[in-house]
Amino acid sequence: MSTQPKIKCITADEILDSRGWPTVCATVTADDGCGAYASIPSGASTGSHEAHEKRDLDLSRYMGKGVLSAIDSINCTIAPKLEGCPLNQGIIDSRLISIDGTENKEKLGGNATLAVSLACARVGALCAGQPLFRYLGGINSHRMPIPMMNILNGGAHASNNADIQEFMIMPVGFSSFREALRAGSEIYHTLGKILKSDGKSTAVGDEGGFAPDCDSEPQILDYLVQAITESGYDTNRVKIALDAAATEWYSDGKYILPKSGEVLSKESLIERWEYLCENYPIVSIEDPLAEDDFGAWEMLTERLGKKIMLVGDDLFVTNEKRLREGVSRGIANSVLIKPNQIGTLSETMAVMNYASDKSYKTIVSHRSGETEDTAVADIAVAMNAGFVKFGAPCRGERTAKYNRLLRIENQLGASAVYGIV
Ligand code: 2PG
Ligand code: MG
Repeated sequence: MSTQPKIKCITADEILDSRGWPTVCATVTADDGCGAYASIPSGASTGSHEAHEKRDLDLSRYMGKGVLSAIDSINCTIAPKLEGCPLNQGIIDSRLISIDGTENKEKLGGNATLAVSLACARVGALCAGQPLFRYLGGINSHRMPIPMMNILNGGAHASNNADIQEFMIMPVGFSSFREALRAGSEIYHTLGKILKSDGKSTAVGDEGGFAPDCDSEPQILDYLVQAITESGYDTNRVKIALDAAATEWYSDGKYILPKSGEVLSKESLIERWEYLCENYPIVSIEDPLAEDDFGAWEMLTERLGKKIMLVGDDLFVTNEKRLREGVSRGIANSVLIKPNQIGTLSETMAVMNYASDKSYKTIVSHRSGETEDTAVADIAVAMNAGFVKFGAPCRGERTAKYNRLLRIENQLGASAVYGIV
């Protein structure tokens, strides 16, 4: 006879994220005594098609950013309807979707639904006596992702003058995640030394990368290449990736770079990406164009789609419908995966499966406002995602996720495979 544990109790708390703003933490206990919690990150450069992030808008608390209304969604609406439900992720997530009943988790808030969804997965894993990645992925989960480490921050994540939001290094030429992370950390520290000796600031942005004022994008890219080589590596083993977050730049058919004030047509922006890719070891650009600028995405994919990863973040918002549309138009070739853009774990896993079916690469990602929660690391390994993007190898909310991957790699032992083969 089956003895699948059931949800006994769900509660929620308002806690703080890494930027010091409120966010949601849900705690779930099962009738067999297991209990776990999950907390939810928050973006700064958010796509307009993301799941609704419920905030109170009560200006007398946290400048309107309180999440007591999302906590209420959990305590008053979700808990009474899920308590007693078997700890089966598919059933739990489809109940969350139907209790909400809207396209974009408008009613409950994606921050409320995802907190419950992830906490239930954790309790399910505990009850099953398995690590989360194994519980979610089964026996085939063994691939350790390549980290995309944002070592120089700009855009909405820093108050420097860089328009591009993220300058990342990708240690691709290594035989284990542990060695790749070590290279990333060494390069990060070398970059810090180089910036300091050049009289630049070594204060960090929201994702732990340095955030100095620089003369130009090529100057930043030269610093990255210098940091790679001065650390004893080369650009065959360590590549560069960018996240432009260009939705932030878009206005009325043009791209207005908010810090430099430059105004670019879509054609000239595409030419700029081509120029940078020809001159630097760039293998991936995320959101090089705005979320709904489909014609420009078609043009860019035509020109660069066979050479580098073109990653849709605001473009796809971890939403299978948006990704299906993208696939049918032949735009981009990779998808960023942020569970809080869609609001449940099952929908996140479904979009990853669809992406793999269509040969789109998947990158599991943190948000700029994070917590110490490490579920994204387990999701990446569970789904054999090729890549993760967890920020710099610096600041606890970022290193918690890289450190979780180190522990998973240890647990996998000889069955772990690093990177794309
Ligand atoms: C992004 C993310 C994470 P935010 O644009 O990819 O790096 O930023 O969480 O601010 O949307
Ligand atoms: Mg992005």
